[in-house]
Amino acid sequence: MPELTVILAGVFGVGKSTIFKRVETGDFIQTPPPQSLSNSKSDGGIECYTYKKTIDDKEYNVTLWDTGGLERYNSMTSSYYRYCQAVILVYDASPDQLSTLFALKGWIDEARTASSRGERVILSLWGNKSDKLGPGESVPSPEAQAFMREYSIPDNLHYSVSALTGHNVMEALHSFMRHIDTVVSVNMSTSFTLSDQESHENSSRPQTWRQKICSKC
Ligand SMILES: Nc1nc2c(ncn2[C@@H]2O[C@H](COP(=O)(O)OP(=O)(O)O)[C@@H](O)[C@H]2O)c(=O)[nH]1
Ligand SMILES: [Mg+2]
Repeated sequence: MPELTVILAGVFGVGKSTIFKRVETGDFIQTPPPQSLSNSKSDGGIECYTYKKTIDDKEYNVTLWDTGGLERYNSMTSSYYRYCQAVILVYDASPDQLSTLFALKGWIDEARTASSRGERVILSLWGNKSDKLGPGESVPSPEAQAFMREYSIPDNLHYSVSALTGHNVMEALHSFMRHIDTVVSVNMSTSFTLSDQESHENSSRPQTWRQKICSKC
């Protein structure tokens, strides 16, 4: 399968970096508290990690991107979204954090505008911090269900996860990887043809592109 690029999007504090670290290390890693990032943009930085996994004899290769706190400065550039095929939209599923769900509208607009897949960028919605929910609280909430209808995100692409406990994080990622593969494969084998721009980017993506953006590369 082609290399897939998936970005983590959502407001500061919902747990994007913790999800990223959970995938990268398999553990809960406490991210630096906000005050240690607040003095300088250069303290944070976009990070990427390529995750490889064989599922049902098929090799998957997904590069995950995290904003590293830059989302707080509204300094996300279109190059962050440009090469992504898919977005993990993260919100805090705690009942008093609904604003983090509604804020995702801006990220969806941005991704649909800036991704080379345009409106066809593949979206999934992750309700993080499921460990904070009470036993009677349903996920996705009615609000999340309405949000998904509004943005045409299918029911099976909502995942309830906890980056703190690890609950469902890898299962969600594997499920989403399989879904992306299905969409991309179907598109490539039937009516879908790559736009000139997308075709060019897939075949001759500059090596330096990742290094220019990722603070670790
Ligand atoms: N209870 C709980 N806290 C979490 C979870 N994921 C992240 N956090 C905490 O939420 C805070 C913000 O997480 P972070 O990953 O930095 O959020 P980001 O700004 O979206 O990257 C940190 O204190 C994390 O330890 C989770 O699943 N459950
Ligand atoms: Mg972060």
